[in-house]
Amino acid sequence: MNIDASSFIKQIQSSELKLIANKIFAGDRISPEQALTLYNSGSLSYLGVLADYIRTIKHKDVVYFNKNFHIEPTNLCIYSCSFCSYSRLIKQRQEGWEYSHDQIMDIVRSYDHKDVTEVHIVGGVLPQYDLEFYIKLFKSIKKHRPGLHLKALTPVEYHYIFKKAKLNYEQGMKLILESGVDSLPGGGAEIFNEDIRKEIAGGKCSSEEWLKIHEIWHSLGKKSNATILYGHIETYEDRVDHMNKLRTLQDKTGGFQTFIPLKFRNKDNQMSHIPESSIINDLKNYAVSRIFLDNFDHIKAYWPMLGRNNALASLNFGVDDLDGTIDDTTKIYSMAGSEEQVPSLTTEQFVDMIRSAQKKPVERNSTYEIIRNYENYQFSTSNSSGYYSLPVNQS
Ligand code: V47
Ligand code: SF4
Repeated sequence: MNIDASSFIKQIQSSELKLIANKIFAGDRISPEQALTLYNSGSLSYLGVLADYIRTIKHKDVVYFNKNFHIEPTNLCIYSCSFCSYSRLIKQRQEGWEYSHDQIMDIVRSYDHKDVTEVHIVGGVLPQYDLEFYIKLFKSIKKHRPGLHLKALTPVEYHYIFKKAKLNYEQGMKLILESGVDSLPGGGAEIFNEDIRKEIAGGKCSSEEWLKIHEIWHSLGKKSNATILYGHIETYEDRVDHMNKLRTLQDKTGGFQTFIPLKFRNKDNQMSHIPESSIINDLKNYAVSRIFLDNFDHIKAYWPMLGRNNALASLNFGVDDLDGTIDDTTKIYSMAGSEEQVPSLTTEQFVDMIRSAQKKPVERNSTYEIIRNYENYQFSTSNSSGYYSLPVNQS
């Protein structure tokens, strides 16, 4: 967006909001107190202008996406996070699944002739899914398809499996690196306010432990993502505190690639009585994230959860990356009430959707290198899925 900064600033009534806008246009960092002011007093249009200004400087009109698939080894879990639509299933084991090593490899093989570039593995925590299980699995996946980026497990699982294996985090993360994991997804962060974390996600790793595991991973030269679960019982102060902890760690390591705000969905979990945040508040939240996290390159919207139209709207509020492109049947969201019951689109449909928002679709790999620019790409009937064969080892 081309914005005339001085006429925009002239229209702002509040001196605090004027000061913040001046800082943004000067390329300066805002303080946590100012982020709180944005949540409390920033209008949707004000926040949209500033977030889009930053987004445009960083990425112009580009919208990134990648072709990945998700595997959830199990939907049973020893924890009972009250926002999670899985957790009750431990008491109803017959409704759950527990995939073996071979079943997971069958899923990996089912993508052999599809041009996916990443597999995202995350699920519930159960004793049999221990360090030995995962190391064997990761090695098998890498042996079968060396070029597939392996984004796997969160500090919630790592904390649990390292403790069980009597390893410290440094020892454990080195083994994980050696087994072939390329990056960590952003899950398990929930909310870093320890009291609220205990209340809604009791028993799993603390926020300090979550941050420590990412810090160690970054010190090994590797990248990861970060999320926030928002729109439940947390306050705006908690959201700012969460992002401030991430911004501080990012200053130290530079290892985070993407921030992914996850809107709490209330279907079929222990927090179903809490109303979901409105789309207006979701867009404001994306915008504040974009403005505050000046050292994060990317803000991602997970569209199967948000819905297509809302995800498109988010592109004008700081978001530059849309996750969940093809054949994404992640259960954790459909069970929690996501907008998209069958969240799967062909590449052509997905690209058209991004073009309809006057943005430029760019397929990226997991480290944001460009695979294909779809701005002027013509699909023919033979390539509408975008599939082409990638090498796999048939062992
Ligand atoms: O940590 C669970 C969230 C997360 C609900 O790194 C819920 O690229 C909303 O982190 N309502 C896991 N959210 C998923 C995740 C993720 C997703 C997409 C991309 C990436 C990435 C990471 O899902 C959990 C939790 O915060 N979650 N239940 C719910 N009811
Ligand atoms: Fe288990 Fe994760 Fe669900 Fe918590 S959010 S109950 S750790 S699957």
